[in-house]
Amino acid sequence: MKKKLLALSLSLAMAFSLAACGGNGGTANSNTPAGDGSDDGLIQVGFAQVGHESDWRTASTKSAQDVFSEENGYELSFVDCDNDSAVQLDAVRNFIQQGMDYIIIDPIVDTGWDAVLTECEDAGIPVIVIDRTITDSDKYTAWVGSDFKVEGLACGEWLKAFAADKGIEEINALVIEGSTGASATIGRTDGFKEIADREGWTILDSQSGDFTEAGGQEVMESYCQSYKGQFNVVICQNDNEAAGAMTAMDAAGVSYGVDGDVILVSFDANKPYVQLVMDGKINANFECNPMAAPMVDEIIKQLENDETPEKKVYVTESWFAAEDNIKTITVNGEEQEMVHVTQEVLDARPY
Ligand code: GYE
Repeated sequence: MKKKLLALSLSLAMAFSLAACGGNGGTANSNTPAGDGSDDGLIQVGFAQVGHESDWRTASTKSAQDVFSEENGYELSFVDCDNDSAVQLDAVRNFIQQGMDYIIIDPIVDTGWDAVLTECEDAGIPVIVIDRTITDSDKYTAWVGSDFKVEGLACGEWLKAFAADKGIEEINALVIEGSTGASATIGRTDGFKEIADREGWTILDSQSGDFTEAGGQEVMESYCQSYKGQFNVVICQNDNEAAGAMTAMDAAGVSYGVDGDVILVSFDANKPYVQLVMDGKINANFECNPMAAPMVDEIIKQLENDETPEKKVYVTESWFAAEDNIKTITVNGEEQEMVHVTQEVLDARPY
């Protein structure tokens, strides 16, 4: 970082003095410093992304690629870790070897990070964690993401209010969890379970669908065989799993959504799935905002200016419902709107 700024100012100074001396300005349009053909003045950022498992992930990757562009002064090294923790640790170690200015990690799992983060620290490379959290080390500069437990609590509080409004007395829920060990899974599971325990609901089963459509379908197929006629709520921890669960329920003749027997809930609220809320197929969808990259850009700018960024920054999120019977819910003492999805709401969705 500092190195780059110094290189850039040296090159600008050189260009300026050449121009001032009446040189032909051959270097005036280049910010490559003398003696180092490889240093183009761009800030080098390595991003170890989780993988490509979901629509949410695609939006997160696109956001990073848009923000960390050459136009914006960055050179991005992007690694899709394909949901493999060993690949992710290797990617980070390669970034250290390549002398990246900053390393961005979206941690596949929340533990096992201390050693590699210590290596980053020893190399003097700031690490910015996005989206999922790391729980066994604090050797990173900043984190930007969601409060997944709040998402799970919000889902539970909405379900409680919705069931009361509809006169549904018993909740028998099936949960399709996200990838095992991911903080997004842990938070959403814990938050929903906290409300379920408090309200005395039954969680018939809770298995991982790995945040994929195929995984959601497979788990729901087996749920339909094991629990047919016994469940009235399906909680999918992301939109792609909800898509798979719908396919499985369609095949098994189980009806869901506003006109069905089963209340279907999802997380992420990617635009096509907010559409499914508007269409009444998904009853409620709890947003997870994938746009961390612009905030990481801010953090990098602060670091470049020798300022100290906040250690934890939360992205803002909305909760969406197909019906307008529940206007607000309260989570951790904070009241938040349940957004009733209309065409106007849908059109305004950025991703
Ligand atoms: O909900 C899911 C994705 O980490 C919050 O990962 C993210 C989750 C997101 O695959 O769709």
